[in-house]
Amino acid sequence: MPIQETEKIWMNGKLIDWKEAKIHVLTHALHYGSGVFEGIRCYKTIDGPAVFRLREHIERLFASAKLHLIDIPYTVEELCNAVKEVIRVNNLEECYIRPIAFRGYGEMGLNPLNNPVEVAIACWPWGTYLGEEGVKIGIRAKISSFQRIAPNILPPTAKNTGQYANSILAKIESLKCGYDEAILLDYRGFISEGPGENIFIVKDGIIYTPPEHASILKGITRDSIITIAKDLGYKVIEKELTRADLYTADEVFFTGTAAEVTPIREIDAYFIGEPGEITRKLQETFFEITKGKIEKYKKWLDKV
Ligand code: PPE
Repeated sequence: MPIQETEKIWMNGKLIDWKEAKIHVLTHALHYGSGVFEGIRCYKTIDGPAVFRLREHIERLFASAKLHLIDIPYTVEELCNAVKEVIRVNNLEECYIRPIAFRGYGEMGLNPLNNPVEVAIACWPWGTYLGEEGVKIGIRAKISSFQRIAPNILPPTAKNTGQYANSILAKIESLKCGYDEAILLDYRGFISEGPGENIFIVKDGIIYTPPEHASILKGITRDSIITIAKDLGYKVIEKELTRADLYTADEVFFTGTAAEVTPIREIDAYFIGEPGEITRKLQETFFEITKGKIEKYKKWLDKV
């Protein structure tokens, strides 16, 4: 589905028209993937539009930038305010927000240090990531033949534009093979995550998810779901998972800003099941929270 255009984009400190937010074809990041980005959601809550865990996302943007030695010429505070400003001028109640910091036009070649760092923040309405139906009845996933990037290849904890080439190959493979999404294994063969989602399984009432050292991106939705699950009284264990754990799980689901909580009903040749009780409960609670309906988690919502 094409991007649903909005009015303005914040670019290098200014609000400009959507159509004017352009870059040169010799922009460093276009050639070498030298950018870092975030994906954030703003929800329509009972108290008006609010951004979900804004500060954590912007802090992760800076952490990704640090790993790639990209000096963002703004503060966390300034970019948090810019996110809210761009949502306000576009009059959006609910949207997806994409901040990006990248090496711009200047020199070519692999030493990027003399190129300017540009920062942009766009926002637009973006519905369900893996389909309306996917959120309700679950999706079909395939274990990818591509491995997830490893700690000594590219830091998996950074949200670097270039490393998404790995995610894209896995995604395309899964689509061409007739599935909705991929699941990548880490360099040791343990379950890592989806191309743009973290993964959880449920077995005998206990929730499991791969640990940080399984080359995952430390998802903010993952962190939220772990907190919510524990608050609901479930046991959550972060440990290495094998594909056998996945195939024999009672429930499996993805989490992510774009994917939110998406159940997985089939993996490869194995039928896991319709979205289960725990997945449903977590999904339901997550959506209540994003509507601002649960007092305890209002701290996660930053009013626009
Ligand atoms: N792993 C990866 C590789 C990833 O890209 C994401 C987010 C996650 C896990 C979940 O992280 P979090 O959003 O903090 O819960 N993927 C973003 C980009 C998706 C895209 O297609 O673009 C997102 O969900 O915004």
